Amino acid sequence: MATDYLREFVMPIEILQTHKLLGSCEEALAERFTVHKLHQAADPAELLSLVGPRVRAIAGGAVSAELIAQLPALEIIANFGVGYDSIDTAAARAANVRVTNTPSVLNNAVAELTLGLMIALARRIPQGDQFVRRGKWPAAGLGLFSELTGKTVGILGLGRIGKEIASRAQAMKMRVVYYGRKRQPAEPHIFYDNLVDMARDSDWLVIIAPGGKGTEGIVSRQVLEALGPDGHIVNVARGSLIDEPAMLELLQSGGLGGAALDVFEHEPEVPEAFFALDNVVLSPHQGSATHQTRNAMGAMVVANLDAHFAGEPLLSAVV
Ligand code: 8YV
Repeated sequence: MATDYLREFVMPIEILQTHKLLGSCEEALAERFTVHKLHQAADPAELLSLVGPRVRAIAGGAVSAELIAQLPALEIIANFGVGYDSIDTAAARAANVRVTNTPSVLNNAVAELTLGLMIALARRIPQGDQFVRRGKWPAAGLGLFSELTGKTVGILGLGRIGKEIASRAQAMKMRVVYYGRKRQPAEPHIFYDNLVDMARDSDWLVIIAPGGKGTEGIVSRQVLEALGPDGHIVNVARGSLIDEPAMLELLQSGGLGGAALDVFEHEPEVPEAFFALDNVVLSPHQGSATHQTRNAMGAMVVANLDAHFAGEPLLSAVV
């Protein structure tokens, strides 16, 4: 292979991997670079002091200003994921470090899971499964629930994934409205410039906006109360967007109808109080978790690094 041949003659480029990546992605990185695995280091500080000065790229996420400061030769951070809220982009910019993400390739997978969670919640599919497995069926039926047909879904964040969710929601015969930073005149759906108003007018609120400081707590108690006792919330974005304690309280009291949650404020820790609730469906951050999508995301991480070190334009630069 050309890269193996070259490695015999030139000093390999050293990169830092910050967390476990897909096997195919790790293999592709190892073919090209000398990879230092920070997440596996017995003493991360020692590893950084040894190799930090030579590290030219990071593959993965969770990159703080402190980490960037320890890598004086750093040129690029290739994030595995479309959301890059775990990267201090201001520090990267200040240090003249490029940042890339993995947009578009996960749109379908995340949209599919979103609709799956909505149907699962509306029809209590996980609860029905448990009901049958526990032998409760002969004694009584599970009950009657709601459906998506004819309902209004408000999408918080009509970006690339939001649009895929919108078209699938329309296939469920739902009416789509949206809230975001600005109206998108090319979109046929009604735009709200006020999230509380949209929540009040919606049966479902789907959250698919970026995380980070700009959206922290945007789904406030007021928004959740506006959604109300018959309202359902779905979060496939980041836990940081919702006031999680308020949501829990409203789900417990009946002030909010239901929630389907793929992400949590302190994931993978999930407040145990959720486990006792019948009106929630819980999922362990599975939005992009399919073989085809994760492979495509991994390939994009590698392709961005390849482009960078070949002096070519990056595929998906965010900084
Ligand atoms: C994760 C995601 O990145 O793309 C995103 O922003 O949240 C997910 O796809 C994925 O779980 C890999 O860590």
